[in-house]
Amino acid sequence: MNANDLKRQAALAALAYVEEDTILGVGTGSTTNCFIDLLAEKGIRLKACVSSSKATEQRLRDHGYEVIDLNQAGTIPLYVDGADETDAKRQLIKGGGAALTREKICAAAAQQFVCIVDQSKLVPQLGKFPLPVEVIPMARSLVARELVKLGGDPVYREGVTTDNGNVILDVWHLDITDAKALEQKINNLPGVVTNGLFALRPADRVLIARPDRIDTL
Ligand code: ABF
Repeated sequence: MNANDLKRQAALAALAYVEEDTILGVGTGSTTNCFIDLLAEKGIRLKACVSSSKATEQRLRDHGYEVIDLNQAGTIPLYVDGADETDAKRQLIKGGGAALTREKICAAAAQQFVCIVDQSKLVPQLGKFPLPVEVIPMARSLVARELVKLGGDPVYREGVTTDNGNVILDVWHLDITDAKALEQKINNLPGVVTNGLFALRPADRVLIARPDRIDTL
């Protein structure tokens, strides 16, 4: 089973959480793309979707799903999304696809957040994957200097503008022993829109695809 097969297996497992004719929050990335395609393949009817990115919105519409603004939707019963890393406590690093801010908003609005990953994403401690931080463009250098003070090595993700018109710093070598405290600390830096730690609001379930089974955290 290759990585793509595992992503599809994780996506397939998430279908069990979807109730027809409700509003579904949908994340971003290749695992979530498998999930979107499976929704359509299985003919699952939805009232509407709320999307975490323009790319996902397009894919959902291409499959014939209605996409509405979160302001129209209110609380979302279920949000399904991937991650770049998860630990055993369901704390995540997200944002490799640059959609972290809208993803965090969707997770905050969701009654249940189900995260779908292949086994490579489960780590003993978060932080091998560089932590994405979305930053207002004029604050890029200021925020980078502050991130160095926190022990990180920020790298400007060149050529990337988020759906919100901002830039991304990918921060290497952070010590993420206390993910909640670090999430708060980085979010408090002026110029930071949000960071890719999902610890204050972790996933409610993480579905991990392995070649022979799905593990649920
Ligand atoms: C999004 O997609 C993320 O926040 C994360 O960056 C990424 C995971 O991508 P993939 O499913 O392609 O590995 O959910």
